[in-house]
Amino acid sequence: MKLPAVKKPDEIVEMLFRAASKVQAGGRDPLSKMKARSIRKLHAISDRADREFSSYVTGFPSFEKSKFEWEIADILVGADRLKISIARVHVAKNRIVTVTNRIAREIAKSGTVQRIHALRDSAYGRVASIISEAAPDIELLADASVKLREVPELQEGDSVVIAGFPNVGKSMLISRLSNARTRVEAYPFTTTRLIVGHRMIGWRKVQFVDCPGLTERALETRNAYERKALLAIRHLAQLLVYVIDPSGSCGYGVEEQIQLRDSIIREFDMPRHVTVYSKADLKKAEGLSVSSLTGEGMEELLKVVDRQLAAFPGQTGS
Ligand SMILES: Nc1nc2c(ncn2[C@@H]2O[C@H](COP(=O)(O)OP(=O)(O)OP(=O)(O)O)[C@@H](O)[C@H]2O)c(=O)[nH]1
Ligand SMILES: [Mg+2]
Repeated sequence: MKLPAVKKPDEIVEMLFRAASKVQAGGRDPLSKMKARSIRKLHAISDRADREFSSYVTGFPSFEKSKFEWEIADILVGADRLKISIARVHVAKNRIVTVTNRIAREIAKSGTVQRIHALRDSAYGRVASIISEAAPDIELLADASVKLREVPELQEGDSVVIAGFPNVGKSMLISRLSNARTRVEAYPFTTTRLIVGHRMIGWRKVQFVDCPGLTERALETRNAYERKALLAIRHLAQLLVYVIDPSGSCGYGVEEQIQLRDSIIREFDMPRHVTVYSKADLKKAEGLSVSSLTGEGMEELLKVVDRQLAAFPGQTGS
């Protein structure tokens, strides 16, 4: 997900005052020169604050449009808190613009250098205090923009979600099937976020999504990793490729893997799914059996994926 780089509140104050310090202006006499310069300084602060905060407010995705983005934001940072902070930063920006404009108008009417100085200082003080009041919200946006960066850019169209128990070989499979680069390790819970890879199957550009592993309690416990996987299945999968490791090397039995598959299919009303048995080089199972190590069964799997996607053209997740 592309997101704005959110500065620290102190850096923002510094940046605004720096913008003000660069302003120059002429005038007929010292008083009008001072007035013109002070007004321009306040406008510089207002413009810079407007630009900076607007980029934060508009830089986050419009979560109303995509249930997937809303829910993943909810897992990673808390969607309601994020929405409130975006709104508060928007309000802070408006307050800065209003206050600087009002004080600039007062400066325009003032008759002494001292009065202009006092007004200008009060404007600076107000701006600094508005930003300091909004600091927790600005910091929340900064944190969210870092955390949400793990969310992959997704394309519309043919999406295949690869899910299954931990350690069954999902990541090695997606690396075989697509250009995705993802960590493969001999222990469970290696993958902690959604990973996307692409591949052409004939004329079809297919997006594969690798998920964190799911366990038999996935539908109840809902830890963050499992929630991400379930979210991908719910919102992104035109086709679910459910990986079962029949070799036992993942540490889970085949029965429990099948049980979870069946509950996911029931829970998510997933008519389009393919069960793939992994690690065929260790143990060959009945059904679609593949090895990411040797490449065995990959052509067959791609054919099945293509057939399944072709049978349901134009379907997209919500
Ligand atoms: N022999 C053999 N080992 C495999 C195969 N595919 C995966 N493995 C091994 O199984 C282990 C787990 O592989 P991963 O691809 O990381 O499994 P995962 O399902 O993504 O695991 P999590 O991300 O933890 O859920 C690694 O040690 C892999 O080398 C295969 O086809 N044959
Ligand atoms: Mg993995």
